[in-house]
Amino acid sequence: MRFLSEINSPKDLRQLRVEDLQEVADEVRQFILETTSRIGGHTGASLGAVELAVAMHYAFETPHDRLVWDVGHQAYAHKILTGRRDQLHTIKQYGGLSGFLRRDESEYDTFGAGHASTSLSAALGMAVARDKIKEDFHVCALIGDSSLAGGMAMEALNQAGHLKSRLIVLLNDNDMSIAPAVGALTRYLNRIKEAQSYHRLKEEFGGTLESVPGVGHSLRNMAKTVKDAIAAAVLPGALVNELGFKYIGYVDGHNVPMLVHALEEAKKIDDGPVIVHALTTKGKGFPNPEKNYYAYHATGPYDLKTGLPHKSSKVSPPTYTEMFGKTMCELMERDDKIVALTAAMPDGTGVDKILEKFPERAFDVGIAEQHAVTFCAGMACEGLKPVAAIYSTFLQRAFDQIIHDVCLQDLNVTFAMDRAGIVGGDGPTHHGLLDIAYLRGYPNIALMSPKDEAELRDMLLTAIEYPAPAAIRFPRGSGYGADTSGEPKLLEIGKSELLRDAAGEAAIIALGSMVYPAMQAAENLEKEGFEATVVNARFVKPLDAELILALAQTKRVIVTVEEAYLAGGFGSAVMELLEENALLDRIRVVRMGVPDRIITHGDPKLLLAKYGLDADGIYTRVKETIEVLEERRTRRKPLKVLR
Ligand SMILES: Cc1ncc(C[n+]2csc(CCOP(=O)(O)OP(=O)(O)O)c2C)c(N)n1
Repeated sequence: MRFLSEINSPKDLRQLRVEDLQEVADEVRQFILETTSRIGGHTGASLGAVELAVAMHYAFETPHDRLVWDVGHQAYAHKILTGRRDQLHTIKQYGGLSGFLRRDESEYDTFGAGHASTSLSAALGMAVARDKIKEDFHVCALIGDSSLAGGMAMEALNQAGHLKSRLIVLLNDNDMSIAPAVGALTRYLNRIKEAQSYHRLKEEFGGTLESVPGVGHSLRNMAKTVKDAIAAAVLPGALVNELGFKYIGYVDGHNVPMLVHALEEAKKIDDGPVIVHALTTKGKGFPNPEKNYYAYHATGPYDLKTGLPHKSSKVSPPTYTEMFGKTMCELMERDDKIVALTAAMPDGTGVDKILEKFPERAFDVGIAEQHAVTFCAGMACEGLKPVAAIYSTFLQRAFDQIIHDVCLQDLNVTFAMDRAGIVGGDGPTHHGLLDIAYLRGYPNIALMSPKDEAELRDMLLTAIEYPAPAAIRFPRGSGYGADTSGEPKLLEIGKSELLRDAAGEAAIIALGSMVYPAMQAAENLEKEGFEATVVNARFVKPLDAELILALAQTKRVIVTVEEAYLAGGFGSAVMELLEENALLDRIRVVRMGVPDRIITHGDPKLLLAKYGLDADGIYTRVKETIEVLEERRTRRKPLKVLR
């Protein structure tokens, strides 16, 4: 590495000549490839943004000038250039670098990210604050073409054009989301690409680009291919004229001198916002770049020569996601009223299989969770049975739409919330720990969680047939290898499953992913002479009040276990039920779940164990609780403080 080993901050980068920057980018790309081939990561997204990162840190005086990255999954080059090169191999691991941006990780991370479409709003806020407090710095937001189509970004564009604040938006246009980009905005950007180039660049830069090394030649080439298109130009289009933005582009997003020059020009525009439109290739430099889109947006470890993933010798049962997609296809075969929807995550949710099989009845709406929910509400008004497959964390975006548009109107929409619980390497922005709390508060939604992949099938059918809103939360990863050969069955709404009826004093009521660990804990407790009843809760709402109240009258301890935040969670619902029935003075309730703190990234097993959410943790907690009660009863030992 001729340059990179000497670059410990963007200041070092800015000492170099423009002519050397392409080589820096090559070294950064190689570094990303070598690192992610070993540990995985958001490989393709980051490879596509290497030159953008180099150019931005060169053209701007970071961290004085503010760079705001959207999502942050594509920012590995930014991390490398801002003093985190030697820690890149720890990314997404417990105690290591975050996979996204965090203000507490680096002063160069001006705004935390993880969810999409936030950068323009945050950057506009910074720009307005700068002007109000009379400071002087540039604000540049980097946003992908799919994130630009997200509702928030559109709202920010609207305000930015209105305020006429000095703001630079660098559009990383690779025509891709995680899957191929969708929507009318994509069509619009493509039209710009066809119609726009030499003519406009010349106008903007007065021909000065011709003198920039490596730039003039490509401009001349561009002119040949787009000349005719310019004649039929649709531009200046909506972004430029109607929304009050200036436009520079398009620019080859892998040509660093050209990018630097475009950004320098953008810096000169002081009477309003400007978009620099850069064209990039997702996964640029990835070995084996055949159009296997999903394979390289984010990857596991892979072979550096072939780009192929390292095969694991372990054969795992199907994932919940796969089972969701498969079951949906079966159900849709039988009932043509069922429609499916994803918000830019077809492969992550299993909707890719449905899109293949039922292209007319499945939708990818792009990064538009709010719209997705109300779109489903509309379809439900007309008698369709929409199933919105949205990760628990991303559905947070649509809280009001769930309440106002679906629940209040009692519409038959099913929410399939994948990645509910602790998700692992993606960390705090992606853990699905809040859905119980945000869904439980509204009267008429049925909220359930399966103990395994077979029960997911039953719940899917049950939710779709339930003539009102319903939500199913299920975890990331493999199921338990449960028998899924039978037809899905309708479950009785609000009825739990008594899995182990024991004579002892304790009952464990476990939800979803915690049911198998609770059963294991009960078996281990039995070996020690402690008998524990185990209930698969199935429903958070409506609760199985009959069974819970019966247990409260016959047991001395109820332990609730859930993979979610305790505040507002399943255990809280059980407590509320007992309080309403004036039973709290006769039963000790222990709520196990995720405490009131931000949960970092890392191996999910490790994180779950940390909070006692595994068989060992449940075993220990139940045993301790029974022992303490026993001590109190006999008063043979001094009181221990209960946790
Ligand atoms: C609100 C929200 N929905 C979905 C996602 C998942 N997601 C992460 S990156 C991504 C694609 C972003 O595409 P684009 O903005 O074009 O950037 P690219 O990855 O192509 O560089 C998606 C859908 C997210 N992070 N946030």
